[in-house]
Amino acid sequence: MTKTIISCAITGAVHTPTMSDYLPVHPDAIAEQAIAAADAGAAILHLHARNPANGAPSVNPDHFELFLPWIKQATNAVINISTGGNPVMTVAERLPAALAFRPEMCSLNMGSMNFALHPLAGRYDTWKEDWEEDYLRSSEDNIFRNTFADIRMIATQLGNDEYQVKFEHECYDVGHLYNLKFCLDQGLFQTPIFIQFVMGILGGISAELENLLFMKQTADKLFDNDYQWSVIGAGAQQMRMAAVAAQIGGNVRVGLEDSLYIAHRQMATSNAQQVAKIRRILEEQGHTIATPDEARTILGLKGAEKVAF
Ligand code: KMH
Ligand code: ZN
Repeated sequence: MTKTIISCAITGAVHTPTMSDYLPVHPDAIAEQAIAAADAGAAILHLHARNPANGAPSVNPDHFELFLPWIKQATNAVINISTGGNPVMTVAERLPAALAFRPEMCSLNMGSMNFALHPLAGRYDTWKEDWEEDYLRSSEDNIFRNTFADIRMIATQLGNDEYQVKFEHECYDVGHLYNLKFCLDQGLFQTPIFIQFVMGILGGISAELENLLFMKQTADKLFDNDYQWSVIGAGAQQMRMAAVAAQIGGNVRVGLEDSLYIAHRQMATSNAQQVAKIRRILEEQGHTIATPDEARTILGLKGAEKVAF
């Protein structure tokens, strides 16, 4: 029987400090929550950095350096460094940390889109940090740029024989699956590929069961069942989408990057709490959770000894 891989996305670039006291933005908190999430059952830790001074999303390798070695030393989890950075950055700006640390995995966003966060700004009257409101509101007029040339650049710089980075292909809509198929046919990636169906971001497909089935059917057709997949249900749909995905052969991603909640209108107090909850649900459903080494085998990863941190 196949094992189910739990990924946990610890902090991301969508949520801001005002939205939750539990969102880790300081490097010590990112490390502590990441280690606890791994202990709770996450095989893969999807990581962004934050500026320690104000909690703003950061792509500065110096900010990753403050937590990466600590996490690696304390866990066997697969480290996945985001190349998404934040939606207002160019791809060239987003790459230095991945190039510097050569992790086993990196995210790779499979198309340009309106990655819209501005509705979140309307929920708050006061802010902890002065950058937050403008950061969210400006996304109304922003394009999260991931052109075919951008995708090729990331694939060739990180996916080559020297770096051997495997990608979490973030697909926010059905068209992104076709983009991935095109790139695969061009020889940019090696199988097995790992697709993350990202559902519920404004600008992408919504987190509904019919859409999940359509994404999966499309991927089955395009990739001939020769792929691994996982799902993100952004926001309130996180646990429901994960539970359903596992029932039809998928892996799951949770974490405060994707949802700040643990139940209806109840804030999650940590990433580990979300990992423990989905683990409980999956085990109740009869699934077995993959260890990090089992995830490495399933996804064909190079191994933790080959990273540069
Ligand atoms: N925040 C997620 C919706 C990335 O890091 O490359 C998408 C994401 C992007 O994880
Ligand atoms: Zn991310």
